Amino acid sequence: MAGPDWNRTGWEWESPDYEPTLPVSEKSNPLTRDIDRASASSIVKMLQACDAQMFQEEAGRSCQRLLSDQVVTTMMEVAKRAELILKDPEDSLVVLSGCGTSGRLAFLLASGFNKELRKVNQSPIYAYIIAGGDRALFSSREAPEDDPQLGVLSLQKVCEGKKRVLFVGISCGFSAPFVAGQLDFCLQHPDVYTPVLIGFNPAHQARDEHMPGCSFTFYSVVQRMQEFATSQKAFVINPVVGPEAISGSSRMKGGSATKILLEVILSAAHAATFSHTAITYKGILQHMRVYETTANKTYAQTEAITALVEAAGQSLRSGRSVCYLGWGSLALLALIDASECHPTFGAAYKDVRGFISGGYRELNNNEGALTLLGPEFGISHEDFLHSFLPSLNEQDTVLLIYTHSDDVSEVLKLARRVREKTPNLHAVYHQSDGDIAASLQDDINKLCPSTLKITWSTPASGCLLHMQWELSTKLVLNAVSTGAYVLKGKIYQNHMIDMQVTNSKLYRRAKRLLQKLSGCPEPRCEEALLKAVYQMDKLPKDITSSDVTTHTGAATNRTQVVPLALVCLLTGCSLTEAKSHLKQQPIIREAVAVIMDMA
Ligand code: S6P
Repeated sequence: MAGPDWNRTGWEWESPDYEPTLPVSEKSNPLTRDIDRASASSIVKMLQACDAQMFQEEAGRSCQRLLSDQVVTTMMEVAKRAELILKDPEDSLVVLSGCGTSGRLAFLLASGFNKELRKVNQSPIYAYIIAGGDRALFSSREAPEDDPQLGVLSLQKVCEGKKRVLFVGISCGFSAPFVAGQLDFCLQHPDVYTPVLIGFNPAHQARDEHMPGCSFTFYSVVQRMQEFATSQKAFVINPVVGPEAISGSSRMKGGSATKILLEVILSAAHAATFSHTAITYKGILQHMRVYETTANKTYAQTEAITALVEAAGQSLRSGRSVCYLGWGSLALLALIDASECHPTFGAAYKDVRGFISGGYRELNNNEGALTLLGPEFGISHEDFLHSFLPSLNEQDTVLLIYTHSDDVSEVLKLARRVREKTPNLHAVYHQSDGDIAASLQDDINKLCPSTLKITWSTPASGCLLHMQWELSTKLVLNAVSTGAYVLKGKIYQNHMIDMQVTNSKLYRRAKRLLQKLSGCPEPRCEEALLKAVYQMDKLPKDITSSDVTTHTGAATNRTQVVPLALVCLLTGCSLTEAKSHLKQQPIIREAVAVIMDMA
């Protein structure tokens, strides 16, 4: 078989010489190298091309992909394990667990499939774990990701008294110590636990870095998982989906692919249990292809998505907000998208906000209402009306996100309230053939300068239609928030610069980025990073000899750490001077470009 043509646009990253020290999930995508200088419509086209890589077929000696034989076969095997539990749920549990976006998707999926069980009068068997607990569902909490012991404790708590557990650990980058700890625990207790690992790097690229007080690494756990997999005591599903559009931003393709894999597996298990449809290779493949069509159908709306990106970008550039007002699980995707902006782009929580009709009642999360934790946890439409609407003006962008099966009259009511404050109101809605309250929708259209409407043909199962709506909405919102921050100038080439440095993965990424952009050796970059973290021009010995966990702890609530470090490295100036430089030029991309020219 001929080898892949690595010179073909979009394939260079597969060459062994392309950024050889980085795993796929951290590489920079050649397709988006110039995204920081692109127009809104080019940004959307680049994101489309990146997402299309998810469904590219394996070529020659390249890594396994979403639709590869081995991936589909392992998915069938895992689906059969889930079927066993669904058929005999006594003392059993399916646990989905992850950090950041992976944990948020674990919540979305566990809730969705428990709802499906309720529809057939079955008790819930899905549980979710997110590192940092429920507050991490809607706010950035990156530090617990580094804690393998915490992972184990939370798994033990959820599984107390259970005799059989199918555990799915999600770590897009094969890197989260929290998940490694849980997998290690499962491997030590094979009588109860069958572990499944989902991620998007080849096994040999798993992170091989020890956390303090921990004898294993993610890499060593993956190796043991692979040994157990030969006797089906564990399963590893790790297609590559290509580098992210914004380097390392696994909320994008990593999140979408996680959702696709788990939905296909669990839907097949449900169909086998409740409608006697056998789990087949063909069935799994067909379902995966539906998602490819979903992505194509979504991006066929390039113009409408571009209009949203432009509006959102304009709002962020003027220091105003983008607000998602959603219904049902689409609103949950909106909340998730909004919560990711802080760690990814150094955003303030008010930049991009999500609100869900019914608030915590609709979510039914483990810890119930979190409203008392602070204003960013006010997520209901009532919270929007009380705390957000009064100060809304025409520079804020509001998106209504719903489907024809939601209460469209309620959408119209809220649209009217918003319209009293701003004309900058847009609708993203999904309908299936001929199924819409047409006059109400006409009224909503009249209130919105742009509408993104997608009409889906009704598939055999309503559940499948819903999953298509969700993926489509995820792609649109990821494009809106990413595109808006690119337009605001928060990205340099295709790297997040103004990122948080609040866990070891992000710390290493920040160091690498400084090396790449400054050309300085690693020790100097680390020194500059620490100076920015601790806000000191001279570092005392007790700081330089501390471990990464101490540094990432100190970085909590710090802003502009990486930009400051970069300015200092490139110009040799003090922190105070670097701060004043960034104050004069708050657009990070421009600031970096100016300084790079000066250097
Ligand atoms: C990425 C997002 C992060 C990750 C988290 C887990 O865009 O901001 O919160 O989801 O770090 O990563 P992983 O590789 O373990 O799924």
